[in-house]
Amino acid sequence: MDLTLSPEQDAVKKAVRAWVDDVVTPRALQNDREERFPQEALDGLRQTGFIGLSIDEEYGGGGGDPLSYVLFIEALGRGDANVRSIVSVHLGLVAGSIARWGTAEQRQQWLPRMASGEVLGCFGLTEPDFGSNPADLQATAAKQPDGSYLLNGTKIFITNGTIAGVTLFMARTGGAGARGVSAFLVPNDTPGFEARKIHGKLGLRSCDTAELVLRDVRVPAEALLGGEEGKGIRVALTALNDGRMSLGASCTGLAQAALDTMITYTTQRKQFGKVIAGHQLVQELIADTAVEVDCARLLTWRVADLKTRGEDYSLAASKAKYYASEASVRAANNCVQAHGGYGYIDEYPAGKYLRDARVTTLYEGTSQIQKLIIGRALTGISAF
Ligand code: TGC
Ligand code: FAD
Repeated sequence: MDLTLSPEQDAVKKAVRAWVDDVVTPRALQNDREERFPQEALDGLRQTGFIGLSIDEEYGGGGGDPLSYVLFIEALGRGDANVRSIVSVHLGLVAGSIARWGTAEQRQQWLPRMASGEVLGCFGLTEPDFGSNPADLQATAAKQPDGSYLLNGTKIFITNGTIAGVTLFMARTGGAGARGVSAFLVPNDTPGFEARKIHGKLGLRSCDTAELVLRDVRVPAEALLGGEEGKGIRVALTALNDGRMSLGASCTGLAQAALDTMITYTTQRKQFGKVIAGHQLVQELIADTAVEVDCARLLTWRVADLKTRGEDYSLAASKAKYYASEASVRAANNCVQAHGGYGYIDEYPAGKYLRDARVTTLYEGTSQIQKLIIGRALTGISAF
């Protein structure tokens, strides 16, 4: 087992890290305070080409391998989880699905523009009444006599919802359960498509989260991903394997940031005549967090490794997502604790880390759902 990065992976890590330190991190806290979208970061992602890092070179992307992608996402997560979420939905959930399932025409239609960042993607799975159990979703796609589809339904909590140019939209084409759902590529400017921004989030305050309302949105037959009905839930759950790997990386980055911030603060702040890092119980906060950061990173790297080798990585992705998300909440909480009262005001980033970390045990499948996925895989018994 060799954990040494290749020269290409090392170059990605260093380039992204330098860019994040320069452009993303310095603005993160202010954007959070003002609920301001990180436009400079998005512009920079386009200019540097990072926005297409994992899309094949054939379509103008960076052709980055899974570990390069993980290193990229970790660096973004360390700088600002808001910026990370724009990218991992765009690349991991949407572009990845088009590359995996799309017809040659669909790949040509969307991937070059997604690689340049001209078009951003969003992922429309969750509905107001169907979150953990998307197989029962109610949005409909009614096939018309001319072969086109009429889409109706509401999606909730959709990252990139108001800024995306294309939505991967899961809707029911016929029949109950998972096999009745299909996936569509819907341009967000199609008549009848409305995106409403959601305000007042606990964390991730500067990223775009929306409700999508589709009323008689007509799309041609060519919008059906892969040209085949009934694969929508498989498309979504396959995408979520990558989403969960990405979230493992993002949470590793956030936990690393919490650790770094804790070390800086506790080696400067003095109480009882010495720096607080000199008190054993403060060192415990640091040591616990450091071990969890390593565990989260190694679990996530294993997912990337399995993916690179063409093996099934769905179980490893659920383990990484479950562990890293819970660890990031603990890390951020330790960071607040180590800052004392200063951890509770937004002059320091500790509170933002905690608020941003909190959602990670909820989305891309809650911690409870990850445990049931892991339990089902190990016992062969479904507890859903
Ligand atoms: P199940 O019967 O297990 O499977 C249905 C079909 O899907 C296939 N499948 C998978 N394929 C690839 N990878 C996986 N991990 C797969 N799991 C299942 C399966 O083989 C089957 O295919 P077929 O051909 O036989 O039909 O489906 P189920 O309904 O029992 O699923 C159960 C469950 C709970 C695991 C699933 O529904 C689930 O994962 N729920 C959680 C929902 C979720 O994660 N939503 C996330 C929404 S997106 C989001 O949160 C983005 S956050 C954005 C940001 O990061 O900012
Ligand atoms: P529910 O499914 O109602 O769950 C509520 C509680 O019940 C949870 O604790 C859950 O673990 C528990 N529970 C449910 N079923 C079981 C069970 N069988 N056993 C044990 N416990 C159970 N979705 C998208 O499609 N695209 C996006 O881009 C997207 N981005 C998001 C961004 C944000 C900021 C947020 C908050 C959410 C986003 N989501 C997105 C939605 C997210 O994936 C869902 O919120 C999540 O899957 C949980 O669904 P729910 O909110 O309906 O909760």
